[in-house]
Amino acid sequence: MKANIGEYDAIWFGGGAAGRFGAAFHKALGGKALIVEEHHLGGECHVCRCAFENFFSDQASMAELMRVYSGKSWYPKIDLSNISAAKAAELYRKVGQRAFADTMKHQTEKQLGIEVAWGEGKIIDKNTVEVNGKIYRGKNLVIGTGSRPTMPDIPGINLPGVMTYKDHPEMRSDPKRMVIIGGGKIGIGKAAMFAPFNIEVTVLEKYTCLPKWDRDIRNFIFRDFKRRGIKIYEGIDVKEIKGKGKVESVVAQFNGETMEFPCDAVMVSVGLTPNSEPAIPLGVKIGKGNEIIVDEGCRTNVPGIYAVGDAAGPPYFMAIARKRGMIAAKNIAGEDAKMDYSFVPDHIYLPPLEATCVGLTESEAREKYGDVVLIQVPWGPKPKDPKPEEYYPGFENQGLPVCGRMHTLNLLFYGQNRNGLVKAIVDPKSRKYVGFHSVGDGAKTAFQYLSYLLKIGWTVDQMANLHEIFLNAEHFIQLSRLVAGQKELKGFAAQVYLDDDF
Ligand code: COM
Repeated sequence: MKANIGEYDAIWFGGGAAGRFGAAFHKALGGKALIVEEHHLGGECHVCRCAFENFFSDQASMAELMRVYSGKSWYPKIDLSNISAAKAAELYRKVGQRAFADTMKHQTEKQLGIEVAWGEGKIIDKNTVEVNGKIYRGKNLVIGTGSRPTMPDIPGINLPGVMTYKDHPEMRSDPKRMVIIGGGKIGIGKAAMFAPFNIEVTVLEKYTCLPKWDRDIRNFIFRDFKRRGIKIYEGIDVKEIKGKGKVESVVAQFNGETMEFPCDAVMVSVGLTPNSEPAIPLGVKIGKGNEIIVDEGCRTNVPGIYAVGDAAGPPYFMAIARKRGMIAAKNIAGEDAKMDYSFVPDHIYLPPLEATCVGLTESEAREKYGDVVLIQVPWGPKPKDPKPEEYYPGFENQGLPVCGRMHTLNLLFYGQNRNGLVKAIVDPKSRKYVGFHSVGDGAKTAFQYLSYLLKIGWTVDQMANLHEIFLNAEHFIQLSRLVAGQKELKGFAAQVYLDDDF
């Protein structure tokens, strides 16, 4: 007979972002919460995702900035022949993974006083979980088992040298040539992270890279990638990964022809698959993408069973995972809380920059509102083949710096627009913003709040009343004030698309 370890209001099966935040919220509401976790609290975040990618993209930013600044202005020539992505990963493994795991444990168990059953959990039924031979009973069960990279079913997918975001911190040597399969935000971000480390990167995307992003942002990225030698193929169908004992090339069909891309590493980033398997024996409904189907309150079809985080399917985003935990906690506590998926921002690492967006793209906005107003810098024609450290008269619109750490980029490469862009889209009739977009550095903080302002129908007039701390990373307050005085709102920038120029 196994010991029965008490009765909980909810057992949070998985202590990742969703389970950890859910259990914390649940406890704060007065509930008795137990997290069951085998490895570490905080899920993949500090192992290989948000915390790791923040660190690694910062390393990549350093490398890229050293490269572009080397020998220019007062910067010395910098020898980058020995830089190493593997060394950067090693530092994270040695310090980051452990330090963040400690922090998560300390915060959860010590500071928040949440009980954790450490070990591999076995779900016996919807009210019973076994961990290390001990039985835990819960009135509710919350599944927060996360997701895993989707692996295409192609020959060679298991060859050594094929990795996913999960293996990125584990890299022990520096590849010379890498093929990235999948040009979504993970693939594009990884391309921008690896290229600064002297790795020749090629991205192969079956359909379109970043299809949901605003065209100006996509153009900026593609132009930047071209300058950096990162190759992108869209509409290419990967058929096979070849190699004797380890990866040697990727074979794909492109425009009816077979192409072979020699490489010594492959990063697969074609999507995520929810880890719904532990919930299947409980009779919960599973969707086509392997996700646990939930209602807006994170309830499954089985009363008393909830699913949160990536296990409940897209959008795969840290804030959504954590908020699903919070919503489930509220409902377990007797509220009727619902998830709100409107105006969820999105973000891509593009070291040394980053891209962030929320709301409608320009083309979506034009479709919905007609002639929208753009508040955008820089905007306008660029000088042809501009050289670093030179001023180009007659391109007035290029000079307004997008900020963060990019002042130097802006001035060393004036005319090349390497520093990014900002773009707010406004419906002139209601004077409300409908979308915000940025490539830059440091703007993502503002987007956390901008997403809420979009939701409440924020207008240019309200924005004009805020207090900017000039210079700032996204410029929206001061740029909006420049046009907000107009009775009939006219654009700050163009009302038509510029030609693609990459
Ligand atoms: C972040 C993980 S490292 S969590 O969302 O705080 O649990």
